[in-house]
Amino acid sequence: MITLQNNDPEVWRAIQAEKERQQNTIDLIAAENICSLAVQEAQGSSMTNKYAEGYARRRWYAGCGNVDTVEELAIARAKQIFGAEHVNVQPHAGSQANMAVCFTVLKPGDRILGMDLSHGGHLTHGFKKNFSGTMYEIAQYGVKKDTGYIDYDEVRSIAVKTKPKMIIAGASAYPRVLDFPRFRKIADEVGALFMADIAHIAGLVAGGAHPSPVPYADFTTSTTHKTLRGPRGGMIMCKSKYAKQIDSMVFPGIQGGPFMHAIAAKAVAFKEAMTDEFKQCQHQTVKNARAMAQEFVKMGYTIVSGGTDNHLFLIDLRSKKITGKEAQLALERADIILNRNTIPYDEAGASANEPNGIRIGTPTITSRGIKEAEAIKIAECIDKVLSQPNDNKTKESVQKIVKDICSAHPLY
Ligand code: DSN
Repeated sequence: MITLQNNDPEVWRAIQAEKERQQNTIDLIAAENICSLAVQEAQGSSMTNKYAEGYARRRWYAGCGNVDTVEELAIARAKQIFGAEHVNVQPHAGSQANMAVCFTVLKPGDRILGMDLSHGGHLTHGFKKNFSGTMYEIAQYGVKKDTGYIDYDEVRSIAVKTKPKMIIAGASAYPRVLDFPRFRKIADEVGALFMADIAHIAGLVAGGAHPSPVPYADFTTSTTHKTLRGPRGGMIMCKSKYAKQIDSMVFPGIQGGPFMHAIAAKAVAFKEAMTDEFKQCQHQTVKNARAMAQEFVKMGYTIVSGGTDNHLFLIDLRSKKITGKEAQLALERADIILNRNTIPYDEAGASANEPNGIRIGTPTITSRGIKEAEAIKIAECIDKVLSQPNDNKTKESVQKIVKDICSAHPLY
C-alpha cells in the first residue's frame, strides 16, 4: 500500500493498525471471518470504478464486458455450490437481500413469522425498529425455555393461529441445526411462502457441515462474509419462477449500481468455497465450537441449549456475577474479541445493550488453522478473565497465551 501510505498516511496508519489488531487478537465474533488475499485483491480492484446498472449483457452503460464476466462467474459458481435455480449476487448486504425478498412478495401490512431477535433471530426478521417490523405485521417464534431448542410444534401452532404470508427460518445466535424440511411443511400447511436466511451458516452449508435449505425454500438469502469467507456483501437464491421479480426488485427496486468490485470478490470466494480445504475448514469450525462449548460446560458454565451443532454458542452468565458487557470489555483488554449477546428469557431489565450473555463463534480462529486443543486453551483463558475481570496479572498472563497462539497462526 505504498501509494496510500504516501498520499494519505492517516488512513494508511489506521489500516495498518487494524491489520495488526486482527493478527494479534483472537476473534470470536461469530459473524466475522478472514477472507483470503485473493478476495481482498479483487475487492480492492479497479472494478470499483465501473457503473453497471442492470444485469450481465443488459446494462445501461457501455464498457461492461469485464464486469459482466465476473458477475456471470459469481452466479454460475454460487449455483454450483448451493444447487440454486436462480442467483442474484447484487445485494450490497444481507439486509438488502432480505428487503428485496420482502418487497417482492409482501405488501405493507402482510404478516411475517420470524424468530424473535432476543432468542437469536435477526433485525430483518421482524424487529420493531427495522423495516421488517415497521412495514409488516409480525409474529415471532423462539426457543423453549427448558431446552434452548426451537419447538417446531410451537412454530406450527403460531403459524396456524397467525396465518403469515411468509415464514422466515434463520438466526444470528441459534446454536442448533435448523430443520428446513419442517419449516417447509409448516409453510405449506398454512399456505405461506418460506424464506431461509443462511447468512450465518452459508459456509457450513457450502461445506456440507449443515443441511441446505435450498431445495425447500422459495428464497434463500445470505451474506457472503461470515462462514462463507468472502467479501462483505449479500446474495439471494430462489426458485426460477421468482427470478425475474427478484432481479427487478434488487435493481431498480431498491438498489442502483451494483458494487462490481464486491461481486468480483464474491466470485473469487465462491471458487474457494468449492475446495476441499474450505470444506474441511467448515467441519473443523463446528468441531472447534463443540470442543469449546464442552469445555465451558466442564468448567461450570451454562451454555444455552447445552452445546452447539454449528459455528457458535451462547454463554448464559447469570450465575457468574458478570454481565455480558463487563465480560466483553474485560476480554477485549486481554486481546480476546467477542460480543455481548441477549440470551433467551434474559432477566427483566436486561437489554441488547446490557444483556447477560456472550456469543462465541469459531469461524475466524478456524480459518487461522486453530484446532480443538488450542480452542480449549482459549476457553480456559476466557474463564480466567471472567473469574477475575479486573486483575491485571490475570490479564497479562492471558495476553501472553493469546500472543503465542496468534503468532503460531498468522492470518495469511
Ligand atoms: N450483525 C450480524 C451478527 O453479528 O450476527 C448479523 O447480521
